[in-house]
Amino acid sequence: MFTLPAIYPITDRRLSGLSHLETVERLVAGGATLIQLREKTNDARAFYEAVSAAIAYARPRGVKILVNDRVDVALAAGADGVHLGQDDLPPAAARQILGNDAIIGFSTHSVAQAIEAEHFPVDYIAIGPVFTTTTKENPDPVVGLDGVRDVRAQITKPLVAIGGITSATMNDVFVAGADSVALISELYPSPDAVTQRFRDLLNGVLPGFGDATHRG
Ligand code: TZP
Ligand code: MG
Repeated sequence: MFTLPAIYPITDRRLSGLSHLETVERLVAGGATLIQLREKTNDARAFYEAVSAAIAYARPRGVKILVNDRVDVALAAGADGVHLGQDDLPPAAARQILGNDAIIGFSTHSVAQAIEAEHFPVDYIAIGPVFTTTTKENPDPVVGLDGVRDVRAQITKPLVAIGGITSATMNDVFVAGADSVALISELYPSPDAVTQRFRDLLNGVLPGFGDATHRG
């Protein structure tokens, strides 16, 4: 069984000024239970080592680590799963490589893509960008809260919303139907503030939202 937490943090070394491991340590201290490691440089060796170190820290603490894009790195390091985009390995191929126990998430950017993904062997679907974001290079057009609502109405899998979501907007995103909000820039005001920021965000989640549970 896989539980999607209300707030799903993603690492970003450039924005945070921290290594993946340092970020994971701070997020875990703030209450994170599922963390995605995202690395857009092409250095597989360094990323593999960073993912391995993060898993060694997170797993004994009951925290799951997902790897962005890189099925090879996820498999080699023994991560809990991967998060795939539209141009990464197809989910079915990743499922074949990683097996039934792996958590596989899949990014979509429209209702049509989300409906298509409903039939893929994935544990959750992400929709975004919900709002304008500068974190992602060449982002797709924003889908807005209406996009979240439309996708929620069309799919039954757990739904993650991503892109430009802040403490000020996250509850609107839950009300629109997201089970979880994925955050990047909102988490990294400064290296020393990550733990407290994460705690504050968790404390701000409206009662009754988040923590979607399903059988994967
Ligand atoms: N996919 C769609 S938007 C995005 C990704 C990875 C970046 C989200 O980052 P932020 O800083 O929370 O807008
Ligand atoms: Mg990708």
